Order: sequence, then structure tokens, then C-alpha cells
Amino acid sequence: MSPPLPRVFVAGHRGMVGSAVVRALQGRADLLLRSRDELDLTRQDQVEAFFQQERPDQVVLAAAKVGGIHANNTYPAEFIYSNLVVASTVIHEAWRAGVSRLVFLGSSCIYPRLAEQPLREEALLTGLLEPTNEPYAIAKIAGIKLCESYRRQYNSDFRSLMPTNLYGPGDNYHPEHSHVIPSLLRRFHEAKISGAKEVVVWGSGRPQREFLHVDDLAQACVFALDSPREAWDAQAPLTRSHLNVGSGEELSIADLAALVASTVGFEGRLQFDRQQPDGSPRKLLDSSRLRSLGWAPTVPLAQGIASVYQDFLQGEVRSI
Ligand code: GFB
Repeated sequence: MSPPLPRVFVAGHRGMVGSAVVRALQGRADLLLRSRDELDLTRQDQVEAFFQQERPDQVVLAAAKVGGIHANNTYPAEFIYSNLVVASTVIHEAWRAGVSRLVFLGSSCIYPRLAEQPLREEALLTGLLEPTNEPYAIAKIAGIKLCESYRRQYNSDFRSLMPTNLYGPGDNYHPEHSHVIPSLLRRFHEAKISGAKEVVVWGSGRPQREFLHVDDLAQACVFALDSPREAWDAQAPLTRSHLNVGSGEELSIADLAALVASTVGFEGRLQFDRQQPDGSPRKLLDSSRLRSLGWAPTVPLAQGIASVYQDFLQGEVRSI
């Protein structure tokens, strides 16, 4: 008889990242999933009761309040409060319930705005953050430090992954609150349908961004759950315990906009709105430590955007 599958709690399983983690863990884990109505992760009493009752073996902490540059800049209190409370509550109760391994997901915006590129893990806390997302970044830094501290004081095997900008199925297409890829897919698509001659792209078009398909991040999460402790700790020692997850594929926002326009089939002009913030000039991750453990990205950007556009069109058909 094969050994029982580990009981894995995926916190945030309805989000883009959590649902990709669920797809990746299908058949490899006994999944524990709770909707927000069943379990409010900002309520310590509910989280405590859940962990004490269910006693998961492992946890992937993918629950987070996320959004693009405009949402981060407009709702800083919600971003810092919600992300701080969810991280501290889930990590603390996971420790109390004896969870054997936990994977916390952060973001590349934890690094200083002007840190040397590509960003190595040791750049954390060496300089000032990008102001448009500082509150969110502070909450994510707190999550890293929570994992590090529980590891240091209690020897908990709590690991942190810092993904670059993500995209994929199940993304948020809100016209103002979403990230750049879903925003532009929607805007270019609507312009094509309406026959508009011009599409507005926020900022100067000059910032550089690296993008990773969420299924590649989900594989990195499976990898982080499975990697033996000794090998992981060799790459992520106590004093620098987070590992970067990026594709290495970087381009300017102007080039990204051109790629999205051609994917959608929009043939009009692009107009850059310099009244909108650019955010970080660049945040390319050095992911060599995770790659040296054996993980590698598999989805090229142009292919990923084409498949996400197909999902977007299907979603439109379903919502009619
Ligand atoms: O995706 P995005 O909001 O994330 O924006 P950030 C990336 C770049 O695309 C910025 C430009 O330079 C935007 O000005 N951009 C151009 C647009 N047109 C658009 C548009 O229509 N919508 C959006 N959203 N951007 C977020 C952080 O920063 O990245 C979060 O605020 C998080 O905290 C996330 O870390 C991964 O890379 O600027």
C-alpha cells in the first residue's frame, strides 16, 4: 500500500496563485481548501480553530490582497493590514498546530527600488522601497521575517518564495485595480471590438518588468514543499531564508504593450500617459539559487500571453 498523501492546506485557493497551486498538487496531496465564507484568515479565532481541528501536514500560504500599481497606491491601508494579519495569523497557528512545512509567497517588490540588478536575495533591507507599493512590501517582508524567526526559535521548516510579476488564468481584469498584463489585454481587446484608433498605456513605457506564468510559480511551490531540508537550507540559510522565483524574461512596458496588441490583433496607436506612475524602474530577479536546486520555468512569455488571451475570451463567452 502506498503511504497516505500529505494533508496540504492551500490558503487562498480561489486566487490566481492558489488555484494554480491546487492544479499542481492534484493527485499529490490530500487538499484542504476553505472559502472566505468558511474561514476568514484575518480572524485569529477562526484560524486557530481550523488548524487545531484539521491539523494539516503542510501549508502553502498563497492568500494575499494583491493588485497593480494603482490599487497599491490607492488602498495602502488595506494592503498593509490585510497582508500583515493573514501572514502572522496563519504562520503562528501553523506553528502551534505542528505543521511540518510551510511555503510563504512574497513578491519582488520587497527589494529596494534602486538595488543592483538582477536582484539577489541579499539585497533585502539594504535601501528604500518603491513608494507606490511600500505598505504591501513591508507586509511581505514581515512574512519573510516571521518564517525566519519561527525557523530560528522553534526550528520550524517554514520557507519563503519571492515571485516576480505574475500572470495566468484566473487573473483579475478590473480596469483600474489589475496588473499590467490583464489590464492591457482587456483594454486592447475592447479597443479592437469598438474600432478605437488609440489605446492608453500608463506611464512612460520605459520601466522594465520580468513576468512569470503562474503555473511555473505553482511548480516552484510544489518543489518547495518537496525539497529535502538539507538541500533547501543550503540555498536558503537562516540569515537569508527567502528564494527568488523568476523567468529571467524581461522587457520594457512599451515592448509588452506591443506584444499584447499583436496578440489581440489591435492595429491602432499606443499613447503613453505620463500622468500615471511608472513605479519601479526595473526589478529583474536573480533566480539562480532556486534554479540550482532543480526548478526551471517552462512557459515563454509570448506563448503564455496568447493562452491567457484565449482564457479571457472563453470567460467573456461564459459571462454572456
Ligand atoms: O503590473 P503593475 O501594476 O505592477 O504595473 P508593478 C507594471 C508597469 O506597467 C508600471 C505600467 O510601470 C505601470 O505604470 N502600466 C502600463 C500599467 N499600463 C498599465 C495598466 O493599464 N495597468 C497597470 N496595472 N499597469 C505591482 C505592485 O507593481 O507589482 C505590487 O504594486 C506587486 O505590489 C506587483 O508587487 C507584482 O510591477 O508596478
